[in-house]
Amino acid sequence: MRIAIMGFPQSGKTTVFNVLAHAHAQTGGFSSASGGVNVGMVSVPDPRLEQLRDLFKPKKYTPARVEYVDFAGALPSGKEASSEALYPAQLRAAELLVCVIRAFRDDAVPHPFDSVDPVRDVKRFHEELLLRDLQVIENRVTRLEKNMRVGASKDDAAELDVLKRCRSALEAEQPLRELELSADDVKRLRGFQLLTAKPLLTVLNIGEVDLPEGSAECRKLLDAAAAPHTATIMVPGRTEMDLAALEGAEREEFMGLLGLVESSLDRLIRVSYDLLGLCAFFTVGPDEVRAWTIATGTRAVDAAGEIHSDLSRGFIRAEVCRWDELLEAGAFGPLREKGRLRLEGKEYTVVDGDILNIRFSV
Ligand SMILES: Nc1nc2c(ncn2[C@@H]2O[C@H](COP(=O)(O)OP(=O)(O)OP(=O)(O)O)[C@@H](O)[C@H]2O)c(=O)[nH]1
Ligand SMILES: [Mg+2]
Repeated sequence: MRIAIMGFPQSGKTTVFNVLAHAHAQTGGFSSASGGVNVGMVSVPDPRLEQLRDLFKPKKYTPARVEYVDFAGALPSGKEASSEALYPAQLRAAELLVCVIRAFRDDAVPHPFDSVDPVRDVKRFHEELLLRDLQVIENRVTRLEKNMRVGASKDDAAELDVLKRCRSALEAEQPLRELELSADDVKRLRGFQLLTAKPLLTVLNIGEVDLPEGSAECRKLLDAAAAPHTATIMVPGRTEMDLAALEGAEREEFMGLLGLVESSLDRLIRVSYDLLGLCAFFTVGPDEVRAWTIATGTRAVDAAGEIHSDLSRGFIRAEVCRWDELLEAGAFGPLREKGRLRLEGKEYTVVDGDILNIRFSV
């Protein structure tokens, strides 16, 4: 899974990326000038899995992982020669967009619009995404219309139809993620990897002085009803960076002073999961305790295929239990005696937090 971190210049994207990825990429000084991109793999923090690790003490511990890509600041339209450079393939291939909006005040850090105004920036960023999709669609519509003058295929006509519907939506400032499209239309659009069709997580990068509940402007953005497939959270980027350098009691004391109950980066990762409609099941044993990422609603036989194609091909049954019941029982034996270890077939819908043991034969 790939998540793109984007936003206007100097909003704190790389700062957030560094905390997420435990990286030390250079911050400040307009990385957009160099077009730099940072890539990092991030383990998904999951207290359930950590407790299972403590129970099994396995040789190997494998949490779920997510790829974050940190892009250089996107300049607003009209302030740049070409938007193509800021619409790179890597960005288009991302499954989720994380938009970092500057909400911290610091005279030492310049702002592309010369003032800190998160409400304005959120609006402008939405407009940027709409514009970029509109460009892509316009180009394709023009080409298709040319083709159709020569001779229309049925496919071209269907594609043109859905593209025009998208165009009308975008012109009315409606992002494509809000459109209700048939599965065929979704397929027709997939190749364009349109930005407003992706789920969007807005991250308000707040300053330490605004902790814990954020400024009035941030509250306004947080309280606004969430549009479909979007979410807004606050992250104190610089503060999280300082926190990352601390451990144990010291870290907890600092968090207490600031009124923080959990790391906002953990929340960022969790909300990302929710927006993507993902959940996790676990496999456990003395060799490995591991989390597997699946789409919500995945069948047991497909979940088995995530582990290995043989497990899906030769699937017989899945032994299933709940992570917390296993933890409480301490081992599979007592759980089986209590009848809490179920045998499920191929069609069983895996639930977030299930522990699976696949019986198969090939
Ligand atoms: N005071 C304060 N400064 C911050 C905060 N977050 C980031 N900064 C500073 O803002 C500057 C820009 O941060 P970056 O993380 O490099 O921003 P960016 O969005 O990656 O910038 P570009 O990649 O150039 O667009 C750096 O000097 C950071 O130290 C914050 O929460 N508070
Ligand atoms: Mg940066």
